[in-house]
Amino acid sequence: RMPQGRISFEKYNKHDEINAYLEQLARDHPDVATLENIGKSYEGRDLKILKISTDPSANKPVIFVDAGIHAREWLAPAQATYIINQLVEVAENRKLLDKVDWYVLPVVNPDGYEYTHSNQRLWRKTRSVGQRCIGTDANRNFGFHWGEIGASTDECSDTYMGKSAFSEVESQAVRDCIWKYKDNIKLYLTFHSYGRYLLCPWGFTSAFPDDYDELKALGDNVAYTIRRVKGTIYTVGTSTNVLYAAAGGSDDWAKGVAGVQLAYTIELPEGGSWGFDPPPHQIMDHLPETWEGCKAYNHYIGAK
Ligand code: ING
Ligand code: ZN
Repeated sequence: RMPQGRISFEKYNKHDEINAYLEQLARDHPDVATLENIGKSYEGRDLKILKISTDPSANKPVIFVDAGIHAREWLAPAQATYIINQLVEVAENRKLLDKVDWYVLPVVNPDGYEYTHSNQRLWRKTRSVGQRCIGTDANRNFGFHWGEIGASTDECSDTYMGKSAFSEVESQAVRDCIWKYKDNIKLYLTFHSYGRYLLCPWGFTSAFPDDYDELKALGDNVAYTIRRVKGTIYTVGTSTNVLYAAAGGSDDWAKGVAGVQLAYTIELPEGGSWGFDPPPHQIMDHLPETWEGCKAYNHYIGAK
């Protein structure tokens, strides 16, 4: 097993355990790890992003990672936490930071994430209280072609787009943080599950972005890197063309509005009874191969 520091990857950690781990890393490794509070969730949980940089004054290209926009997709926060663990606590990986900084927000939707631990395992949305039902799909709530396709106007639907674009404090926090650092962010990765896809914009249309060739080639390179580890096969393409059309996703907004050229939604592998729930002893079957893919992304951004 890989070195794990003070976090376990043999279980799914609660939101407060993940935040405590980030606090500890910022305390123990101030030379590379800085914590920034980017807001609070609807129910008041702290949204903390870990900034990983060996030289913050150098203005290196940034890889921005988030996970856990959807509550039930438990492998995603685990993957983001594992990326942090590898970058901060594994000495051989420090060289990855020579030319690149990483900013990682492991749980975008902690209210939903906690609700899936305590009440309803398959909850997807935020926990904001509406007129008739609870929750908005935060990945239908971003303000770019908002609500045009693949999103519901029904408050009670699992893909409810929200009462307005960025109605949710969680999508606002991601928006504001990406906006603040947009000049440096060269790659946006948002982790979901499941299905083994590397999805790029657009999700709102079947048309391809004008730089699709680069997005596809980089995605193919990452998919190949992952496949070499133990044979896991990812499908690469635009959300609309290889999965389904859905407007209001964070990757479309990052590229279409914030101008982050390279943006991917990564659908991690399936597991367990519902696909979202690989048993705890299988978590480590998945995290290291995706980390190899992250190293391929790191190499590309560092060489660009
Ligand atoms: N999948 C993504 C979703 O939000 C997606 C797929 C992302 C579609 C971006 C379109 C745009 O539905 C999961 N598992 O949530
Ligand atoms: Zn998702």
